[in-house]
Amino acid sequence: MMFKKGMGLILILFVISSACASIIFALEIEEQGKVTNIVDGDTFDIDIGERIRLADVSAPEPDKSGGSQATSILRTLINGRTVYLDTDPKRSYERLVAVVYVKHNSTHYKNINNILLDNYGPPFYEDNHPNEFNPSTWTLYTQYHFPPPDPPPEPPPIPPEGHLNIILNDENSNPLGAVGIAEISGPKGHLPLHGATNQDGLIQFYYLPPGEYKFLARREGYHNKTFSVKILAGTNHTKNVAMELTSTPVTPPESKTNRWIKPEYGMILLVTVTSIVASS
Ligand SMILES: [Ca+2]
Ligand SMILES: [Ca+2]
Repeated sequence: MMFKKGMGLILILFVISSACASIIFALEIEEQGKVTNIVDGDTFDIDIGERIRLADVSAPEPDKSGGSQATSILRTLINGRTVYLDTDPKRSYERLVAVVYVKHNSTHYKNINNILLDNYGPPFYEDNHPNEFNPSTWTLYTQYHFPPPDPPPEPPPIPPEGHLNIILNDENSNPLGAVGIAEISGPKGHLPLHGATNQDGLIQFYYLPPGEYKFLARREGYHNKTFSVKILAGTNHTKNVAMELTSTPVTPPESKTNRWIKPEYGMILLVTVTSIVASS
C-alpha cells in the first residue's frame, strides 16, 4: 500500500513538472500576417485586418519623449516582414495582445517583445499585465513548434590503430615457426616491431599506427625475405609470406684448430731452446 502511494506521488509530480515545462516552453502561434503599418512603438497593423498591441511591453506615445524613436525602432525590426503571433484571449481596445515572433533561421524564431526590452531598453519598458504572458520566461530565440528532422546518426569513430597478423609458410604452404621477423621501416609513433613466428607460422602485432611497414623475415636454411604491409586505421590485416629453402645445403663452418702452432714447428722450437740452454 505504501508502495502504491509512493508511486502515485511520483506520477503526480511528473504530471505537474511536465505541465510546468509546457507552460514555460510551449510556443503558440495563433495568428500570422505581414506588417503593413507601424502605429507607434508598441502597436502595428498586419494584412489580415488586425491591429496588434505588443504584450507586456510599452513605449511612449509618439508625441512624448522617446516616442518617435520607439516607433522608428519597431519599424526597422518588423515593417514589411511576416510576423508570427502568440495572442492572449483578452483583447485590449479591440487590439490583439501578442508576443511577436519573426523568423531568425530555419529552426528558430526571434522574440521581438524580448528584443525590445533586452536590446533597446528605454524608450521601451516592461509593462507586465495580467495575461497569459510572463516576460521573465522569454528568451531571445525560440525553437519552432516543428523541430527539424534529426540529423543522421554520426558513424562510429574509427579506431586510430590497426592490427597485423603475419603468417609464414614454406614452399609447400606448411607453417614455418621460429622465423625471426624484424621491422625495417614503418610510420612514426611506435617502437620497432620484432619477434618470431609460433608453431603455426603466426606472429601478431596490435595497435599499430596506420601506414606502410616493411619487414625482414629470417630463418636458417631459408632465403631472407623482405615484404611490405599497408595498415589501415581500424582494420585487422593478415599478410601471408612464403619463404624459399636455400638451394645449397648449409654446411657448418670449418672447425678451427685450437693449436696455435703446428707440431713440426714445435719440434724445431724445442730443439732451438734446448741448444741455447745447453750452450749457455
Ligand atoms: Ca496564446
Ligand atoms: Ca503578463
